[in-house]
Amino acid sequence: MMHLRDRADLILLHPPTVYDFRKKSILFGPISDLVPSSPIFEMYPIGFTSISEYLHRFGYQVRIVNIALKMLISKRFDVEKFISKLHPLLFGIDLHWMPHVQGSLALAGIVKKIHPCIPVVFGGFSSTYYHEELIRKYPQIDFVMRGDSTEEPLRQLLTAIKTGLSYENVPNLSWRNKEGKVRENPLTHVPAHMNDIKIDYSHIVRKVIRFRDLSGYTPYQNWLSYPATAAFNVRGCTHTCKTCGGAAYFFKNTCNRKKPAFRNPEILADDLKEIDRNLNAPIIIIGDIMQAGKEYAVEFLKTLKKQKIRNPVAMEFFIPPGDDILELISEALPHFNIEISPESHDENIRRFFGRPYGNQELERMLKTALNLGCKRIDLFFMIGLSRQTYQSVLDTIEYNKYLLENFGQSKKVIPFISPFVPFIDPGSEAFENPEKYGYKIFYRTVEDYRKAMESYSWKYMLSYETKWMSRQEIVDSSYEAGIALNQLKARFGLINFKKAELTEKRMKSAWQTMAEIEKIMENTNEEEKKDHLQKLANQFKKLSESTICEKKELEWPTQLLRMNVSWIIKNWFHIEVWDRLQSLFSKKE
Ligand code: B12
Ligand code: SF4
Repeated sequence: MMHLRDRADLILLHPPTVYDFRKKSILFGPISDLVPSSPIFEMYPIGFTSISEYLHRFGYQVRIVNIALKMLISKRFDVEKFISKLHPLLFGIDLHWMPHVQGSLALAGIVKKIHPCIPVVFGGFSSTYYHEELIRKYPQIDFVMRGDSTEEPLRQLLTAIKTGLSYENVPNLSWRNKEGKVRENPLTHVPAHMNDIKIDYSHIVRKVIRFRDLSGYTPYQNWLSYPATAAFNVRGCTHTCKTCGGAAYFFKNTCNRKKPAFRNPEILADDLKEIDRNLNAPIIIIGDIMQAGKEYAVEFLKTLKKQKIRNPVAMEFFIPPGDDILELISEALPHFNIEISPESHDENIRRFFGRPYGNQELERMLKTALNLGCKRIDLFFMIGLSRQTYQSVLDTIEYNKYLLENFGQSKKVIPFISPFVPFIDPGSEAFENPEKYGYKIFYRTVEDYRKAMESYSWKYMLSYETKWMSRQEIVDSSYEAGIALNQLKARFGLINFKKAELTEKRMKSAWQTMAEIEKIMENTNEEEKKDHLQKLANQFKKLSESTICEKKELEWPTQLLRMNVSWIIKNWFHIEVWDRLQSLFSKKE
């Protein structure tokens, strides 16, 4: 008899970017420099947790398994053996971020090989964009659940599977009928607000206890030593940055969302309090609180003030907020950080990208926020923008020097620079109208992207070049700018000289290896080519993390994860008692 602990109706699996990364040699370069994940992108979509919590309310048991992380932390982790022990009603695999395409398809293939009768559903932004092609071309996929809010449609799909009802009426679903034809149900489930869904950390703790599986739920490799948490205020976006596949343009055309769905400001403040009460971890508020209007932001900050949050909180802003908002933030939060992405020092390039503000506004925000006690301001600059030349990238570094000279004394202003890697987001405005924005897009189909992820180096993964920079120039300017910014950071005391020296050495080594790969690629003898690349391969892993900027610099000062012990015991008790009661009743049946 299967133990209740093993029973799950839906098992959500998160794949690595490239399934056989443990065997393949790929110089991923900076693809994950600006996120906590490694190039395997082991972080699963946060939506997995809201799906799990929502379905739990309706009596469905959901399990999350971070396959990518399990593979990353143990060379011996046997995916096939692990999957063969799972027997849900439905397997779900995310193809949310396009870089997972190779891994998602390979993992689905394995699941289908082992369990040909258990259906597989794909979901996420990339799946939504490519739903038709995924169902038509890949027999390992039975369903694609489209849209940005799949909690309720998934409940309906599970009910249909369980009761044998037709799939015709499940909203947002793409599927293959008995004749093998692709059916596309209308994408009608597009909730107008986000108050009914929840990122509930206590729910996750209960699941970890129930399934005795900490690594399956861990979001990224060093989460226990650097446990960042998130609170979400929006699905959708009011802006359209040209290369973004999560912009208003994408939501309208691909997710049938005309307006963003917000979370009520009081509920959002409660979300933060809940995290603060139970986890001593930094919180990032995803989504600019100004998007819903100034009134929303003011109400949220006033409620937050009453909550007396002690954890460090980072807020991301699309446009520099006014001084009055900054004041409210400083009153509400003793420890606040700001993230903003000016993308370029050049105001014309920035505006053309979709961010309508000048350097004066940015600098005014830096001055006020620092005066108000902001603990840290991260500034993100990008390479690969429309109208941006090689020289312009270097000028951005000059502007960073100016910023550090003027605002760097406190060591709280931290600039980062990185190329858009590896892809221009499918469904973004630049992807749909590349000529208009001076882009050339190399890959269009799912298969193009799958193959691209197997390239030897990140240059060949890059899905684009611009009228102003070739792929090679994007690569070279990234390393040159990365080295220059690293030196600036050392000069202004943001990192120590020894660390900066090591980072520079690694960047130069990666740059040189890229040049060696280029030479090898010129060889027309495929066997020799493979052989030479294999010889270089040992260096690839060391050179694929923190290549343009040091990943550790992204971390806000924090301590090891500390959880509220009574909270854990309460959750453990809840599970144990509940499990035993359920076992008792199922035996009686
Ligand atoms: C927050 C965010 C992040 C967070 C991640 C938080 C997380 N763990 O999910 C951080 C900052 C770490 C991040 C990183 C990256 N991101 Co990001 N991110 C966003 C952002 C701003 C919001 C996402 C959001 O609100 N999600 C809402 C939550 C609640 O839902 P969800 O997780 O999307 O899940 C729902 C649905 O998508 C769907 N779903 C998702 N997966 C599955 C699976 C199944 C089986 C089913 C049925 C449904 C389903 O159902 C869920 C519940 O309704 C979007 C832009 C935007 N405006 O949306 C970009 C965005 C999603 N990110 C993007 C990219 C490219 C990345 C990176 C690859 C960038 C990089 N090179 O480093 C990395 C990948 C990191 C990794 N996996 O390790 C692109 C994706 C474009 C594409 N099609 O590939 C977007 C659209 C825009 C952008 N360029 O930033 N990101
Ligand atoms: S990059 Fe721009 S368009 Fe995309 S989610 Fe952020 S603000 Fe919205």
